[in-house]
Amino acid sequence: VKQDHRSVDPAAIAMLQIADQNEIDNVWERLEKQQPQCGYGQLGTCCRICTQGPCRIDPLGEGPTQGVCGATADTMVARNLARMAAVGSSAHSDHGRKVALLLKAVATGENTDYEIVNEEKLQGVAAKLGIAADGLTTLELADKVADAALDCFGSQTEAPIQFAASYMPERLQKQLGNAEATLKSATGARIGLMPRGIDRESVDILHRTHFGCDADPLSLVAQTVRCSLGDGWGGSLIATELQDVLFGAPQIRTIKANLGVLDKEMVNIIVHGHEPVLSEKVVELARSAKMNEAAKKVGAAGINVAGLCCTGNEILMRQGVGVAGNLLHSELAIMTGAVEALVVDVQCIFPSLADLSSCYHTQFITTSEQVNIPGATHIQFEEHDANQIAEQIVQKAIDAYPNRNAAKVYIPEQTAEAVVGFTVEQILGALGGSPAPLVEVIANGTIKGVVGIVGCNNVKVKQDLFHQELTRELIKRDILVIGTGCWAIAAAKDGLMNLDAQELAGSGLKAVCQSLGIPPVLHMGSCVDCSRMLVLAGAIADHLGVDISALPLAGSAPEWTTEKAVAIGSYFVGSGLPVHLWPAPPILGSPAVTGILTEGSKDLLGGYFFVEEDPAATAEQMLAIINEKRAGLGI
Ligand code: BF8
Repeated sequence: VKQDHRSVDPAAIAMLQIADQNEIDNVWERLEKQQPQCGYGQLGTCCRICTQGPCRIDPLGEGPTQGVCGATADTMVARNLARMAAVGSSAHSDHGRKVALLLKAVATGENTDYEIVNEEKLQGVAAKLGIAADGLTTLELADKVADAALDCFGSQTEAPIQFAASYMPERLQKQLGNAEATLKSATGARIGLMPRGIDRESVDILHRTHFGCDADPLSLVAQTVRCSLGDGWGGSLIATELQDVLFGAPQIRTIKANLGVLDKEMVNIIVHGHEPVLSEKVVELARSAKMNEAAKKVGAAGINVAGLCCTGNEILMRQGVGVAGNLLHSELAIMTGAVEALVVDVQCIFPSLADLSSCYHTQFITTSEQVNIPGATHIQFEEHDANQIAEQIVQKAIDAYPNRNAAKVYIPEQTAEAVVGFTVEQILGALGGSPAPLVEVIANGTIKGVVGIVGCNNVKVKQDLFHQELTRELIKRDILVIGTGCWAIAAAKDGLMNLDAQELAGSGLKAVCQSLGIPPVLHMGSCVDCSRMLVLAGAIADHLGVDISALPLAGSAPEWTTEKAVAIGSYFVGSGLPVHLWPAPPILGSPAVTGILTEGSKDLLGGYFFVEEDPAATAEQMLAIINEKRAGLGI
């Protein structure tokens, strides 16, 4: 079988052919075995919240219209969606918490394996939070910033968390306040939207979706947005900002993307997951003379680290490490037979990787207390002992090298070069320190608008097809594309982040990119770095003195998979952005929830969701949205 129905990436197709010939189980095969998938689940109209159920409601009106407790399809769908956002926000934000705890440990001298790499960023974050730096040493200032961040997680007051209050444009805070007033007059209930303690907002969802609590789709959706705003302007933002402090701000640089970054002659270590706290150390150790000597002793030419998914994005932006692929490449990478160790931290790790690794010499190493996978080797990562543990991990990879079976090795040669590392600071820096030049080219129509694309691969969508086609269709229409996560890797693999891609852009966008020496498609980092896009949107809105919702901006998650993507989409919508989704979220079984998210939120928040299956049609719809916003601004 040719396999080109499963991915548009030639490297993936080559590996899938090998999987097919050798009957190696993989995520595409498992999807087929799951067919037909549950229609109730797809529409969101099943409920397993209490033991009087499980209940389900046929959206076509055949059978009961309520669960045993009386919950309607609207209640079920809204509760299920809220729970997705709570889980997604918790995952992102727990990542942010760990970075804040590490900053605290460094500041107090408890951890000496890490240091403050970026004092300028530390001062910038402190200034933003209104923390006076005068007379404080770097470590004292770091301590105060860490405390401010940690307080955002555990705050028990009704006040908005400090990061949100400090980073969100004032107009957005006002808009959310107005929306709260509208909700109050519509329902009589106090329904908040500005995020309080980050942990509290997730717990609030767990509480209100418990048996016998909130049944109103409107307040359930409102809490979904509030919790997600606590992620975007809280947990994820904290992760991004404090990682820049601890590991350095990403710089614009050229990297390589796709399975061809693996090196046949070297000990290959893949790091996969999300938190750079571990992978930064693995990269450091793998570059050390000592470990490279050890690798040479077992016959390898040296040590090669490559990334997958968002951990891959973190180290490619900061360390220039090549990225082996996005979510659907994780199994394929092992199938190259050339990976000595796959080292994972948290999130987006298929449990199937354990079985698959056991067919090769690959050491599958879990490191987080939150990710234990039967069949993996667990080496618990402890931040205070990071150097020693990273060395142990790298040594394990070196030890595996002599067990490599040359007959099983096939590394597809594909790689593409990508220019990456576009933080808000880098973008504004390239523009001379202010959004003014960007605003000017948007105002005069040279660039029509900006679209942020985020999210995953989803095995139900041909891998990378939507990411790549949508991106191409947008830049062709003079729309600058920025984004994060597995989308960014898909775009990098496709050469869309190469300077040559300027040729694929419309004449206006092309001219701007040529004059700035940048690609028309900008890599802004990992999924927690979606916060960078929020901050950029806020900076542009503030510069113009308008709401984010008035700007010619839109978002998309075209191959989304995870609950984290629900949180991202919801905080984009809560911040005033129209957001495209494909596949459709599990809400279509509820006319009320679908109506709130696609129409009602437009008036309330400025942002809303829309669903579209075709990349070119999506681009057309985005252009129409952008033109509508442009007309609203009179440009
Ligand atoms: O946080 S894009 S599959 S790797 S969830 Fe996961 Fe989705 Fe990839 Fe990163 Ni984001």
